[in-house]
Amino acid sequence: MSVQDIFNAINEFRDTEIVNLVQAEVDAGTDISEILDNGLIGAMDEVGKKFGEGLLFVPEMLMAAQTMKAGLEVIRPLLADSDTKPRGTVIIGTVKGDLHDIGKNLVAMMLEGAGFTIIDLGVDVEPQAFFDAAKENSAELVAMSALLTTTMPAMEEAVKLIKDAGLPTKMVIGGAPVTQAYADKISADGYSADAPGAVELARSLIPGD
Ligand code: B1M
Repeated sequence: MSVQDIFNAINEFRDTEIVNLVQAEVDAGTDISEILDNGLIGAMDEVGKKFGEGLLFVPEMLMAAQTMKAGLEVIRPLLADSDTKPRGTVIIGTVKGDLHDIGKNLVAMMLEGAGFTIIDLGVDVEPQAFFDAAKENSAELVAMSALLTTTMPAMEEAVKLIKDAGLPTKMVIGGAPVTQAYADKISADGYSADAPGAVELARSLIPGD
């Protein structure tokens, strides 16, 4: 068994086998980042490539996503830091019009593992809902995810709502089409390319000690 088997299982939508394959790698002591980067996430990149080339269609992307999610659940408990201290509250969600939630879920899991309290608003989240949740929960951070270029403007709307109201909540963004330049353009407080980076970013914006 190898990380390549995890990669292959996702590309072949073998959602009943994935749990055992990921568990076997965990039991073998394979690094979690190796399982994630070259197995689970790497496989989704391959699925996206095939979709872009017209070799796969939406139902297959969905089956791959279900398989990936089942694999991700196996490593969820392992994402907790050993020296976790309670930190601030993070509101997280995928922006309005966008149904992609795997990256958002991974970011949420890693932030939770790092000691943040997570309020996950799910997918297709209106800018006003980010604002309301930030205000009601006195959240330190709002983290928004977008996977479609067409849904990125919803991030700008949410940032504007929160900044204009003078809430102290910091706003951070991410997702495949998002860049640091875009974060600067919409006056977000930060951007990260991946989930471990989102944890570093949250720690830098909300120092816990
Ligand atoms: Co969609 N899809 N999809 N899709 N899909 C992409 C994103 C696409 C790039 C595929 C392609 O064309 N090659 C393309 C977008 C093109 C664009 O706009 N740039 C695309 C398209 C076009 C579409 C539809 C429009 C297809 C259609 O209907 N014709 C449609 C849109 C639906 C909608 O949202 N309204 C659609 C639908 C779907 C499914 C529902 C079938 C499914 C999603 C299922 C689900 O999420 N539950 C799906 C999938 C699976 C993908 C791909 C293949 C994989 C996405 C994924 O989960 N990656 C994707 C291709 C790709 O990304 N290579 C694709 C793994 C995940 C771990 O990575 O989410 O990038 P990612 O998260 C990363 C980082 O981005 C970062 O951390 C994570 C890694 O550590 N990150 C953050 C994410 N959020 C963050 C927030 C932060 C910080 C970091 O906050 C601070």
